[in-house]
Amino acid sequence: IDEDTPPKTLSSRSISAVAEYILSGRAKRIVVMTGAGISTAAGIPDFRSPDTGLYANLASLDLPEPEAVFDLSFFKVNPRPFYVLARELYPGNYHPTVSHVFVRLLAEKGLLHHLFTQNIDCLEREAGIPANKIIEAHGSFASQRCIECKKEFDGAKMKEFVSRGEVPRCEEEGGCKGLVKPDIVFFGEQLPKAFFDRREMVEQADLVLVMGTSLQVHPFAGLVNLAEERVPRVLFNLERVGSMGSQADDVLVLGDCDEGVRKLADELGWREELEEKWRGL
Ligand code: CNA
Repeated sequence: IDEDTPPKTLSSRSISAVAEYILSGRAKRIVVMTGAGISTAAGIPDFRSPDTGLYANLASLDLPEPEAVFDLSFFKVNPRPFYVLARELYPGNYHPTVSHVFVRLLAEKGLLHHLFTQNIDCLEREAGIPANKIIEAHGSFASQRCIECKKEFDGAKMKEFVSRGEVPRCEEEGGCKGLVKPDIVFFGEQLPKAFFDRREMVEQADLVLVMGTSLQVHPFAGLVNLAEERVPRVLFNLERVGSMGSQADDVLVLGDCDEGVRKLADELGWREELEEKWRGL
């Protein structure tokens, strides 16, 4: 659609109209979808940004293609590149961003219906977003298991292995010795059942906020299309992605997502609260 098509739900396609919609009490079930772009300000590179993205920087790992680092059959033959990356991304090294804290604020105000994240860095939990409101669609570093016998592997030990840059192996009695992998969803692996169970929460949403994702990875990317057509969808991203912008109530906030979120917080009168919570973490 062209930019001039009048919106059906919002008074205009702008951040201030989104704030007005929230403050009017009509947005009670806000669904947030996030990707690597909300963590770049924390110092964690995304995948696909040219030059700074991880895929652009994996050359030294000698991979057939960058995606191989998250490919199970490649991992079975050569788990090292994944563990080089794991060392870099491992939770504990980074601090949640303003965007993470904004989602927590939505939860505290009783407005967050659900958060669907593709990130594996656990910064949502660290920001204080309630665990029962989060779907980590691609898993996380929070737990790990043997890829052969599926036995869970101790978290403290895992941390030691990762920090030494070593590959952990199963210590099951009787000597399984299978490779241990964090519960991160690799290419070709099934997403957690909860992801599919809770997709209906997007259908129930009265506002969808999409932040820092290229919307290139399916089935996650398809979530944005589950919202009803009259439901406003707001994109906070460096670039326009997926179907965002194609509906009459879509609002594009292009640029750094923390900056966009701060603008929305300004319009909502929540800015001070947001900064205070962020500083207090
Ligand atoms: P992606 O494909 O790398 O896309 C990131 C998107 O964010 C791009 O469209 C960028 O333009 C945009 N972006 C980057 N920085 C900013 C910023 N400061 N403000 C606004 N937008 C920004 O990443 P996706 O998440 O879409 O891809 C899915 C993969 C990436 C998932 O499977 C993740 O597990 C995986 N990943 C996760 C992390 C993490 O956990 N932090 C890091 C890198 C990759």
